Amino acid sequence: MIAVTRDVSPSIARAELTHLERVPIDYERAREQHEEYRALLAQLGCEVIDLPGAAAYPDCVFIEDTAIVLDDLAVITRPGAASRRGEVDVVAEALAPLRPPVHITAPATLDGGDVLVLDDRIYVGRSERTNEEELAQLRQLTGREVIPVDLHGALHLKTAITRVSHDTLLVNRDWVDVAPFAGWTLLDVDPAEPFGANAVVLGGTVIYAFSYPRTRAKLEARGIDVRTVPADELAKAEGGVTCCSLLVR
Ligand code: CIR
Repeated sequence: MIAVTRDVSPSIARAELTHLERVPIDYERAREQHEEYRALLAQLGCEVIDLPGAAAYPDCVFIEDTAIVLDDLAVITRPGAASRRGEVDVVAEALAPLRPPVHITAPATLDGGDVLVLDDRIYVGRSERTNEEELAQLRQLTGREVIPVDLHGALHLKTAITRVSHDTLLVNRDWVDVAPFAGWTLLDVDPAEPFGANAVVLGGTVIYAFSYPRTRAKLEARGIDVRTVPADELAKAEGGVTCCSLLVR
């Protein structure tokens, strides 16, 4: 597995915020947390390709939003926030040797954080970042079934629901309509940890933020192997663990 990551921008303090109040972000601490995350990806067997951060793009560490990597191609997105559109160029370049690229084009907008790929289906959150034009484009570009999912109050689909094993999704039902996920086992986050539904599954292991111990205990009670990383500094910029990598099988 290859994991593509991108360094924290020195301007991360100016990151886009939608549901969070702005608080100061410690750049060095954010970098340390990102380094620990990359180290864990490497420990779990990934070859990590780290792209340089850019002062012009405060949110560039959240590389997940710039592309959707499938087995046969990479969809390069057109991020919903205008300040993030230019992030895609270096990512498209880095992915080009790994997957043939296809591009979401105007007027469609799509953030990778809104896309949850479950086997052959692509679930897409209807968020403020992702618009209706994008659904038809994604169908046409990928040839996959594309299923829209209603969100309420979450920045992205994967803020509210992610996969944690072959049959289980971790979810905050306050933020997402779970009807489209019939057939999956749903594990609810602890009510005290609304941001706890974001996890990266890598082989048989889940990469998870250190800040959600109650939900972590629920995952472990299901026999899921969980490895935690500190991610609270990056969380101040409204990003979680999935946002910080693109996984290429
Ligand atoms: C943004 O608002 O775009 C960033 N501050 C956070 C992006 C987080 N990405 C994600 O959930 N996939």
